[in-house]
Amino acid sequence: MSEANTGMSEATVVRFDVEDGIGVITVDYPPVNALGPGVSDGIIAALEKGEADPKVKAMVLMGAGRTFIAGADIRGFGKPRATPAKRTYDVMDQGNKPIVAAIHGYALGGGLENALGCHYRIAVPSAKVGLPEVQIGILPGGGGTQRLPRLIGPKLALEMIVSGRHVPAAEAKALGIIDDIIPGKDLRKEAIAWAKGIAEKRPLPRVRDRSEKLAEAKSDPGMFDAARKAYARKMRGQPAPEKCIQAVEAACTQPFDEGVATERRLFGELENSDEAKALRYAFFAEREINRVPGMPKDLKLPEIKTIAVVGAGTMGGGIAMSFSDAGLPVKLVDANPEVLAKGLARIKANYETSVKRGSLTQAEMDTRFGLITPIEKMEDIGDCDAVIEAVFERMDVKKDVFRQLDKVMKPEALLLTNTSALDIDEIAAVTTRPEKVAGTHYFVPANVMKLFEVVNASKTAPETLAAAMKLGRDINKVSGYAGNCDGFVANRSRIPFNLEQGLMIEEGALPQQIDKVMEGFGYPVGPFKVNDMSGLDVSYDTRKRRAAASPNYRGLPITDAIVEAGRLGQKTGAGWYRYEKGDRTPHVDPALETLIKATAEKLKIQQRTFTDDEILKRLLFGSINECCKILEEGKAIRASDIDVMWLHGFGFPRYRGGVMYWGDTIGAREIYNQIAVWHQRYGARWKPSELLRQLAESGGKLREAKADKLR
Ligand code: T1G
Repeated sequence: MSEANTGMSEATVVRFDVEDGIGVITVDYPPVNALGPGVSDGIIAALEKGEADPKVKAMVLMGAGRTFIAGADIRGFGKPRATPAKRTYDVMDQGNKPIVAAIHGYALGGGLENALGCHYRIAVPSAKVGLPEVQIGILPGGGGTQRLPRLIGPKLALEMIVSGRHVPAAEAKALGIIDDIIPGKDLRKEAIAWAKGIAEKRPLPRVRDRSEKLAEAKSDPGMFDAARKAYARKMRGQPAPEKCIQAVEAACTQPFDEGVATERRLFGELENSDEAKALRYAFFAEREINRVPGMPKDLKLPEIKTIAVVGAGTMGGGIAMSFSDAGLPVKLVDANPEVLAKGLARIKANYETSVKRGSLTQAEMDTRFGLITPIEKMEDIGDCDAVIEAVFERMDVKKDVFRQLDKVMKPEALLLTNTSALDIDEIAAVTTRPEKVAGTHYFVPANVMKLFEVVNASKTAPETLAAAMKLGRDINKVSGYAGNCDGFVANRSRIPFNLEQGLMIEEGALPQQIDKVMEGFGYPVGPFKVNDMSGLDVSYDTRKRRAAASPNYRGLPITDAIVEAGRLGQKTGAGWYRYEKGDRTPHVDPALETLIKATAEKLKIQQRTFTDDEILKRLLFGSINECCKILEEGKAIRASDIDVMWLHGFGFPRYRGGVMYWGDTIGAREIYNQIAVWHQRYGARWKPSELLRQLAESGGKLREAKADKLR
């Protein structure tokens, strides 16, 4: 029989009741049981109630709804808050009755720290645990850096804390974080039974008392520097990883309470860092991007269970993999049997590489590869709920495919296109179902890049748009709304960056200088090194097409000269850099500089030197101005969406929030003034947008800018 609550009000975020001599503490703070206002106090009140009740032999801590506790309430960071009189973990340590954490869903951050304060931890098979604080620029601030090393040893704790990764229940059990995996058919019932099994067991296994595994640090003192080296590149420019390592070091060198004090000090040094603020912004921006304003409330989304991809080229193959990687069956269509066979072979080789690298098991590869069905005839995919076209980027080719799809696909099927810039209205117009046509634009490589740009054409129905946005999320991508315009949102906002990159070369900057500036800013790889990877011929062809279409198109004559000299990038052993045979390492090439100078001379282009600051601003200010134009035209919903696209489409450094978020560190006014100067010097391409002028005048934040109407 369960007893009444602890006298707390109905609206209580923590319930307590006693069943069969077991006190059950249930956190009920939707959507993810974050440790929001009143939750920790509620847990403490319940612990004290159970401790005082002679009928209670042991206690269970669990979460209501879909998860255990997902951690501290991130919204509370950066705001003044009182230091709590008591902390849940300390009350647990002082108690005399065993407490079992029963985990389903996620136990993350403060959630796992609460579980580590318990004496035992049990979990359902699908549960995941982790200390992801480093991913939002901080570190576990609830004893996690002190308890986890005591439970699994400092070396494994370092890896978990500095990576911030989620650990599945089975692995967590193997590591020693979880004591037992329970079926989870009835979590409460199973947890009560499990707790009864250990109710009389003594001594209580307090994690803080278990220090045997800390000895590992004595036999392997180099583990901390090894961790520093292992994460140096990935976490460059961020203070949190280093402080995580220092906190774990403290666990191995200081008594528990002193270690907790050290952890708290290090946490305080991080909470309001620029990096932590930017990473918190990115976290919430990635959730906000799912919201499309003005959608009808009672929208009935068409279900997409079966999907086909038309075109077995590199893109089509990558798109097919994005479904098979998410465990969804997919039909890959190509009328040309050789192309289809080649496409499948490329997918197989991709998976084999992952197995070789150890990121996939052979069994996982077989399962995923088995989900892809090669199809030669278009009519064999007619029953699919949706089809994504990924054929050659030419309007006539795409129109032909859409005419065929319109004929063979069942009437309710969605017809989606992966075009990266062609007019989707024009494509939709050849079908009898324009309301079921939308863009689903992947970024290369399609099975890796998380950005999934959903393009809303003028006749796209709201349910089509919503279903396409959901489809992206269902394959673990970040769906971002884009209006139909040249380059949509992500690539269009990036055009000024690419243009200034090429123009600065003509004016005298060198690729290695620009790459150094952008890698110092936080990009993993500089833009010219990226160009060499993808090949210079792709953009060369585009420039030639544009020059043919509009005679006064300026183009990039020096870049063209480099391509015409046969320097296409890695694939030809030289591009912006030189490459040794079989080696992808870029080497500065004096021959390139000679070629640039000679071409400039021939074209009578005056060259000069550049400061790093000018290079950074020339590349990013142009894009910020374009982001403002995109918002003015109603082609993007909000600036933070474009920031998320830069994070997931272009590798913009996450700890800088996004291009608009970074712009606010300079300020709209300073950006506007600089652009006005460049407008005078360089002409129309630097004309400041009206929105930027308004923000400069009002002192408004670039990152808070929104479209007043979607068009
Ligand atoms: N705080 C506040 N809101 C949160 C939240 C959190 N920790 N986690 C999620 N939300 C909101 C989210 O914004 C969204 O809101 C909704 O919940 C659903 O989230 C002391 C200091 C748990 C894996 O970093 O990783 O503990 O958009 O869409 O895809 O040492 O949420 O509906 O309004 O992401 O199912 C450490 C962060 C905090 C976990 C679920 N914990 N959350 O994913 O749902 S720091 C984290 C997640 C800390 C201690 C330290 C994921 C999830 P809305 P969602 P999901």
